[in-house]
Amino acid sequence: MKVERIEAIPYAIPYARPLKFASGEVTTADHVLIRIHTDDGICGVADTPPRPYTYGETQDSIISVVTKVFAPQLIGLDPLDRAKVQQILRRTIHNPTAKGALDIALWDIIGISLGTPVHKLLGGFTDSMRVSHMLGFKPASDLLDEALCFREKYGINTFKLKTGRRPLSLDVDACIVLREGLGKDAEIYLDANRGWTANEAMEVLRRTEGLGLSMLEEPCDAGETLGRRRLVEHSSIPIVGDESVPTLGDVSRELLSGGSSAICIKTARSGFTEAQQILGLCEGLGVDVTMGNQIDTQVGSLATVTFGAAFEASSRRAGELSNFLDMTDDLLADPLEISAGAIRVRNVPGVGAEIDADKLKKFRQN
Ligand code: MUC
Ligand code: MG
Repeated sequence: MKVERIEAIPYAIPYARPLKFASGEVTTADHVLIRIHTDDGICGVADTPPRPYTYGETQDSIISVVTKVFAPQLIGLDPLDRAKVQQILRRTIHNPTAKGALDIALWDIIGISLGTPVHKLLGGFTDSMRVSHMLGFKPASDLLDEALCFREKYGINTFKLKTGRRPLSLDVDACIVLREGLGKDAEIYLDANRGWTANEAMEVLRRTEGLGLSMLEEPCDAGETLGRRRLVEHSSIPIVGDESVPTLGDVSRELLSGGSSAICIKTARSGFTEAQQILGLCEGLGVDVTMGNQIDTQVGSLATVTFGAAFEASSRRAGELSNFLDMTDDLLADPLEISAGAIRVRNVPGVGAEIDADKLKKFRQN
């Protein structure tokens, strides 16, 4: 089996409810669908979300690097030769979501060719993941209304609150309102997307003590090395590295320098191969992981649940799997369902992301 052709298809689907956070805002899913075709007629699929404010990638840059840099090197390769593929991808720096999608599409091909679901090939630990819902910037009462609605409708009881605003009281008050409104059993954690300084984050931790928050993600820029180390040393909850740790090397650096005490894994930027290496590193070091969301479509969220459910350590915590609910539509032919607070993997060969041809025709941009 050999890679014959690689497509990078730009498309745009508007959001019904845009998501706003400290580093940016998403109003349209202007993503790139990756399709890899083999000489024996198999097609592997994955999604790339460009996040210029996080990784510097744009829709155009993803198409360009996939078609001009990676495709010429991957065409002719056997998708099963995963180490060769990794060597090719890593030879070019950055471009994490372009690489992540190529890796996932190749795993999809491997699963289809073996007639096996990819979650089983990876590890097969369980068949579903609990869902965590991400709450963007909004007035505190609207945040509580949204969280209560998601609990009522989908059974979700884990919420990640986007923070990093100034004055700090905006976020501190939101935490108080959410805890009072959701009760003590709801899990609430924060993600500041580098919106604060380390000292501001320290103050937020002080002012929210006693609210039972479970984690604080990317409080300040990881480049504030000593500040991050001080936070990790003084915090009673894990300080999670997210955009500071797209690669295995970044994870080692952040953990060893003391800048993070837990790691967010995102399949959108690490694919399945590097995500598995990151997971192994974290398990070996006794560091918790969360399965994060790159503001993914259903195609991307299915990849996350496929990986997350495959291992005990990645399925322990609720995964961020619900952002697609804010989009007006999606490309997945058979929509994902959140029921009793969880999403199930697909027990079909591959990842199971069958694309609706009419929807792709409607939303594609070329
Ligand atoms: C997250 O966890 O940070 C927001 C920006 C981005 O790149 O990912 C999201 C979610
Ligand atoms: Mg984050």
